[in-house]
Amino acid sequence: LCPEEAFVTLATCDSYAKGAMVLGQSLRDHHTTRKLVALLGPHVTEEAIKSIFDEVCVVNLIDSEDKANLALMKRPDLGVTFTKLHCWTLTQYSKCVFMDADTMVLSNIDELFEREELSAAPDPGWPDCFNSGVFVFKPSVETHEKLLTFCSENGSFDGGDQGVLNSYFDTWATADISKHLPFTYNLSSIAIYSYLPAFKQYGHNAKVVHFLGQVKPWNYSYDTQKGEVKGHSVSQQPGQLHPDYLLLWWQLYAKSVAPLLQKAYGNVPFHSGFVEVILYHSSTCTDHEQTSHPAAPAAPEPPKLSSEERKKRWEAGQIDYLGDDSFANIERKLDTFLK
Ligand SMILES: [Mn+2]
Repeated sequence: LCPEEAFVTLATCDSYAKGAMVLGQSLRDHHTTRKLVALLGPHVTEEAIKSIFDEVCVVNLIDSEDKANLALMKRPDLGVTFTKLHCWTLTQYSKCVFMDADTMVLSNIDELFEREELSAAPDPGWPDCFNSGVFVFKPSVETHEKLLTFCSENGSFDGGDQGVLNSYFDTWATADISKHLPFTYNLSSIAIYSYLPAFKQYGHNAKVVHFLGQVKPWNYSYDTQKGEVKGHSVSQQPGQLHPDYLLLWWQLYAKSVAPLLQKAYGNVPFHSGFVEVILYHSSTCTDHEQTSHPAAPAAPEPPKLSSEERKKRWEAGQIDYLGDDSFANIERKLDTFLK
C-alpha cells in the first residue's frame, strides 16, 4: 500500500461532481491501493463525495490571498484552469495521477504510478499534444508557482488547461517516449469513430474511457427499470458517446452513486445535473474540451414544438438536451438577461 500516492480529480459544479463520484467508484471497484482526492469548486456540495473520496479539498481561488488569486485577477478567463493547476499543491503526496471527472476506469491502473511527470496520452485531435484529461504529475509548490506565472504571462492557446500544460511541458512530444501513455489510458469517443477499425482491433484493451466533448453522460437520463440510457441515438457518428461505455457509466451511477446522493440529500427524484449547469454560470462548469474539440454534429431536425409544449416536456423531465434545450441555446438565452 502506498498512501503517499493519489488519484486526483476536479469538480467545479454539481454535475461534474456526479462524474467525479462515478470515476472514484470505478477506481474503488477495481481495487486501487492509492488514495482518492477530489478538488471541488466553491459551490459544489461535498456531502456525498466524502463517502467515496479519502480527501476533499474546496478550492476557492477568489478568497485565497496567494499567487493563484493574483493570477486569477489578471486572467479571469482562465479560472477553471487555475483551479485545475491547484492539484500541484497537494504536496502531502509524492506522486499523483490526475483524471478528469468525465473519465471512468475499466480496470486497475495503479501501474501508472511507475511513470514520471509529465506522462499523458496523445490528444486524438492533435497527437503531438497530450490530452490533459489523464496525466501523471509530481506535486510541488515550486512547479505550481511556475505554472501560474507561465499561465498568467502566456495565457492558453486553447483557452484551457490543456493548452497551458502543453506549452509548459513542451518537450513531451519528442523527449522521452516513457512519458507517452498508451492511448488505452485515455480513450475518447472521438477517436473511436474517427478510426473504427483500430477501435475494433485494440478497443478491448481500453483501461480508461474519457467522455470527451460537449455532451456528457450526466446530460442523458437513465431508465432504471429497463436499464436503458434515454435520449441516446444508436447511430455511430463523431461526437457521440459510445453506447456501451455510456451504459456502463449509468449502471455504475445507478448502483453506487445514486444511493449515496439519496442518503445525503433525501428522496428527491434524480435529475441529470443539467439544471445545476444553469445555476452555476457556464464558465465555471466546463473543461478544456469545449474549445479544443468540435461539438457533436446536429441531429436531424425534429418537428418544432410550441414553447408551451416544450415547457410541459421540460417539467415532465423530457428535456431535449441535444436540440432546443441544448446548453448552447440556454446559454444564449442567459446571455440576453446578463447584457
Ligand atoms: Mn474531460
